[in-house]
Amino acid sequence: MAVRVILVGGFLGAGKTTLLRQAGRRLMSRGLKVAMVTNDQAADLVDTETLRREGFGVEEVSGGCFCCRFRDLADAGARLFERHAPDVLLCEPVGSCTDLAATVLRPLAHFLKDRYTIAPYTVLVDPERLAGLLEPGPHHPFSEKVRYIFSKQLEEADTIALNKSDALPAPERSALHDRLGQLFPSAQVRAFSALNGDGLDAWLDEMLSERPSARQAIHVDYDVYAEGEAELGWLNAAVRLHATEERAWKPVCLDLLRALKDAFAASGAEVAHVKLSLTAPGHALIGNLTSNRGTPFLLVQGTSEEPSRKALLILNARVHMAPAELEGAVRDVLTRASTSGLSVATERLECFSPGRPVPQHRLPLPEACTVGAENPCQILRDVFKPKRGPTQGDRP
Ligand SMILES: Nc1nc2c(ncn2[C@@H]2O[C@H](COP(=O)(O)OP(=O)(O)OP(=O)(O)O)[C@@H](O)[C@H]2O)c(=O)[nH]1
Ligand SMILES: [Mg+2]
Repeated sequence: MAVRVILVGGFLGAGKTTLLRQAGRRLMSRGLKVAMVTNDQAADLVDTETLRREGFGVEEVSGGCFCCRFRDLADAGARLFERHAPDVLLCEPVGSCTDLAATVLRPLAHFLKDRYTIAPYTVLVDPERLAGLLEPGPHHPFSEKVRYIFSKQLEEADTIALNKSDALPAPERSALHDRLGQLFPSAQVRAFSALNGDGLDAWLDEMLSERPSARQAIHVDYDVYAEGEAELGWLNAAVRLHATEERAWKPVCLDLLRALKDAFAASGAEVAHVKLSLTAPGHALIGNLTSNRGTPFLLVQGTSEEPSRKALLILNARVHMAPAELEGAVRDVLTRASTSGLSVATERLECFSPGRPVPQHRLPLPEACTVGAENPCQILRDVFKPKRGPTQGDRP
């Protein structure tokens, strides 16, 4: 029987990995076998560790996004097929990628049609991020080119999911839901919480059903897309922590996230997503920071939080900042975290800006775009454009 592919897109920090964890558990409790593919521009990806520790079969495509590494994605799927014979394959693309319907989903459906059936393409959106971007005015934390990527991601969705609805008062949730419906009339808009699971069963029913795609062809300007991605600094590091005495690691993770947040705020650079994974005996800690205004979030995986002397830290930072500055800021924070009782040794560190996306395949939909009275593409351009003069986010 063909494997159902559920691709979950959306901007950095929107909640894709959280959704994969919850959806994986729920699908298994429905008696379905699940496997997953994660994706990053470089190795040492927190998401892969997080999902493997939950017991899922996970393959990672690294060194480029799914569209540029389509053959690696196909190979990863084949390995998972051999090992786990999954009914459902949950895939998480890089959060700065767009045009995935044409470069990933349609090629999968075309070249591997005997193996896969494709679920409606879901794009997650973080309400705080969306509200900030919809606000007119010059104070957008991200440049126009980064906002272009954000808007293109939503434009190509079959289903837009307003995630983190647990953190939203009902009137705000319904206002943002309605606004998304107006801007993207051909998408199914729903609100759910990937964290506490509210609304996920209905979404999974939709993913397993045969709703035909109402997706329209979208035009993506690859120059703007590439320049937008290149404005994001990308850092993956592996760090060994060694304490002179046994200690609990939660305070270390929280202090690190707070110090990073302060360093980025001091440079006026917006955090897209900073995440870490700390592995110590009996447990692991996953930490996240999804904006300069957010509070660091910490999740414990495992059975016992034994104090210990050694731990391994994986750090992934995606920040609106040049790579050299990002590397300097992170190294500085790590150096300052080293104290007389704790040594912090960086084992590997890669820092760069994502290169230009060059898809291995691009199979666009036919240009039979019939939209409602409003043209969502035009509205988006207006909405996501700054209304007045240059802003801090609008770098040349
Ligand atoms: N309150 C709340 N927080 C959520 C929800 N879903 C995700 N989060 C939090 O949002 C942060 C980012 O979640 P991830 O799942 O790592 O986001 P992502 O989209 O995978 O991020 P990237 O892989 O960097 O693109 C974490 O702190 C999550 O706990 C939700 O439904 N409600
Ligand atoms: Mg993720």
